Amino acid sequence: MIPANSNTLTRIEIVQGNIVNQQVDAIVNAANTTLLGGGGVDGAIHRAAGPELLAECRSLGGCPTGEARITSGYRLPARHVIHTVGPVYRDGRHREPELLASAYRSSLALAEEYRCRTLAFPAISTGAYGYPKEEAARIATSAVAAWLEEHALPEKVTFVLFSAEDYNIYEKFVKKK
Ligand code: AR6
Repeated sequence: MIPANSNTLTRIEIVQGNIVNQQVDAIVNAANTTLLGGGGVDGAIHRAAGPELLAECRSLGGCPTGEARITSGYRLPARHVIHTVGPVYRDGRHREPELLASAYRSSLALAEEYRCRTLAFPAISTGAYGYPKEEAARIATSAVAAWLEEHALPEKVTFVLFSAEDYNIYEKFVKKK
């Protein structure tokens, strides 16, 4: 459970919806190491942003698992897209928790560097990459809460959950006071 000893909880929001519609400074993409697009949230973001996004991604030369890269948001409401690569889940003993937390922290660090006040995350690694949803939600919410305890930016982080099931899981970890 996230510690409720500061204003951290008021800076975390959960919504059910499509991340491409979020009116925030940056949205995070659950990408792969090529950064050249794919299915799931990655496909949705590229479709909504338009072909200029892929062109900029090509110039980046990929991204290792656990790291992040930033681009413009093009036709999206969001000014930036932060592309991060979560781990493919095998058995939990191949540094998956560490790499997943690192994907969140790397994204937050880029958001801070680019002075983003608002940032939206999908549930990284929990689709095609097979990360168990509860465990991934625990790691996501605690990595974000730990960051917010120590940094002024981003001011607000929204977890955008595609399904009601995912929303309900996150609700357990982001309890209101
Ligand atoms: N808005 C918010 N969440 C979404 C959306 C959306 N529009 N679409 C899907 N989700 P996934 P991964 C949720 O598979 O597991 C891609 O091909 C989805 O329900 O998109 O990190 C990449 O190129 C799930 O909860 O990402 C990589 O190859 C979550 O987003 C690979 O998939 C993540 O599912 C990355 O796999």
